[in-house]
Amino acid sequence: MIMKGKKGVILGVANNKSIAYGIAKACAAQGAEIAFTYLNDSLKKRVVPIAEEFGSADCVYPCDVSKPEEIKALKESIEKDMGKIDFIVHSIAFAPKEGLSGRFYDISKEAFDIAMDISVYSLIEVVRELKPLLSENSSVLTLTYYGGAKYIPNYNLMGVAKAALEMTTKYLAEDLGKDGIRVNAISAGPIKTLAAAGIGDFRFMLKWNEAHSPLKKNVSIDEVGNSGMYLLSDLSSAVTGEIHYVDSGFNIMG
Ligand code: 0WD
Repeated sequence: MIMKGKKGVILGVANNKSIAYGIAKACAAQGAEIAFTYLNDSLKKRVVPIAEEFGSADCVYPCDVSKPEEIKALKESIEKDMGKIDFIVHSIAFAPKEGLSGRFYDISKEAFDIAMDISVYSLIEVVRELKPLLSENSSVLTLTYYGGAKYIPNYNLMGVAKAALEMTTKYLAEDLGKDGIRVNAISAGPIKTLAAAGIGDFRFMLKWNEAHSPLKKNVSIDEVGNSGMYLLSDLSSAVTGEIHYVDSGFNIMG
């Protein structure tokens, strides 16, 4: 029970196909106590049963990260119900549909600002607001994709956001290292989730990754979950600022 005695909050479960669900499953299997958040009332219906599944019925909170007051309220709720926590999972991204296909140079400033706010700045804001609750030996994890390092067709605006998220991970890791807080990202291979459905020709990405990765297969949320659990646990106590690929090795190919 590697996570026994560890408490944390997972942001970004939309349903049981979400990567965040895979991470929750792996952490709960190793004894972690988990709080969940949901974006809005329609997702609440999905997230509440998931929280119940992991014995967290009393720790499910609303949190739309585009609303600073909801992040502040989350901190108050967690403090009241759980006290100190040891980990945060940020598994959130959003870009308006116009930014996920078509000509890159057509992207509007409005779409750009929304994508950067929800997919990048939210990591900084969530960590800053929850920092008073983080224990001396804690771990923060976010989710990125290879399209933030290299060109991937249609990933467009989200690619730019992921590049910013990966550097945010590194700058946060440096800044928070002195406080005993580690910050890492998993760069997951493509997985069919709600968020992925918004990306143009996603099925092609899945097929391409499967055919051209060393392991000749796509990754599952359980595989990302297990790697996530490692980065959230003390097994990775000397790992911070890392972009850890869980992609069947796709990123090493020329
Ligand atoms: O292929 C993939 N699916 C990959 C996803 C490959 C590599 C990385 N990722 C990343 C995504 O970019 C994201 O950062 O993993 C993270 C989780 O994505 P997911 O598990 O693929 O997708 P999903 O199950 O849809 O969860 C993302 C959730 C949202 O779902 P919807 O579908 O409703 O947009 O992020 C949440 C929401 O629950 N979210 C927000 N949460 C709080 N405040 C907000 C917001 N403003 N916007 C979206």
